[in-house]
Amino acid sequence: MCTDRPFWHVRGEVLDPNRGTLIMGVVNATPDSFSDGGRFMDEDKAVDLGLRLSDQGAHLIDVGGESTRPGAADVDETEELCRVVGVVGRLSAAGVLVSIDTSKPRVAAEAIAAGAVVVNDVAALEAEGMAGLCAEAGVGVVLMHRRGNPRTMQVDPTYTDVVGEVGAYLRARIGSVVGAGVPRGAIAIDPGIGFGKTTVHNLALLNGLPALAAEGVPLLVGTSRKAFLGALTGKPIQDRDAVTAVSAAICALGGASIVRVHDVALARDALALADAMVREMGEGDDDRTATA
Ligand code: PMM
Repeated sequence: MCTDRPFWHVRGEVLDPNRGTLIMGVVNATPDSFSDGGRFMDEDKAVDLGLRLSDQGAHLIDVGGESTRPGAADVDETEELCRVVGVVGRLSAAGVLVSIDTSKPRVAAEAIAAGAVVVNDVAALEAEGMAGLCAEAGVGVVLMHRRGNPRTMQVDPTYTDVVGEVGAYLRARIGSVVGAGVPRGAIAIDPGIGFGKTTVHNLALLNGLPALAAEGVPLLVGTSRKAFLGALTGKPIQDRDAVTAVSAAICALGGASIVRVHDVALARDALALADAMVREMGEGDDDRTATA
């Protein structure tokens, strides 16, 4: 169990997961995301949802305008900008810390100009110019592992050692992004649950979180409502928030610093227990050190 989680530096703010696992609430401004199914296309509704999740205890709100669910088509840059920039601006103006979920440098740049403090990139800042613009803006970044793209990623993904391979990729991306000028303290990594992984791969990654957390940068995990939870419970997407909350607690116990969830209130309850266990373990460690 991990009791000492690294700080995350995001555009002048220092987020401390040791005071409680950080919760990233999801606002999908897309007509075809994994789970929202277009209900939040309307900007006012997206902003209201972001404010509500923030009131429920989300530390960050992740705004995305491009669906990354298996089989999703690419979204045109202008369309993506149109979906997200207003939402990012209005949430930021209300004092909410906003992360922009995009792989496109122009969308990232305009979201940063509108106030975003984190760039959450399922392509781990691989696009030309993405790392440089994040370095210049001083934003936090999330480097996620994925295999292939949304159209191809679930076509027979294979690994010899999924935890080792995902860890090696993320380590290489940390090196490259630091080389482009992003401070190590601004970087979080994410194993990319469901992105080119079978249920067995996802379970191996959840069991392997302590190895990924040992990289020494904050570890973010996004299990929320994903297909493997449906496969395990037999539940449709709209009924997966309870098992998602359990998975958030499991992630925290495995050393995750940030969980990305749609139902913040439920995850917060689950994390109240997990975080108390993590704290108790830390105090136990101190006691043992003191008497050694
Ligand atoms: N999952 C989705 C979108 N963005 N970003 C990160 N860092 N990690 C994830 O696991 C992740 C992500 C897809 O889920 P959604 O369409 O339900 O938001």
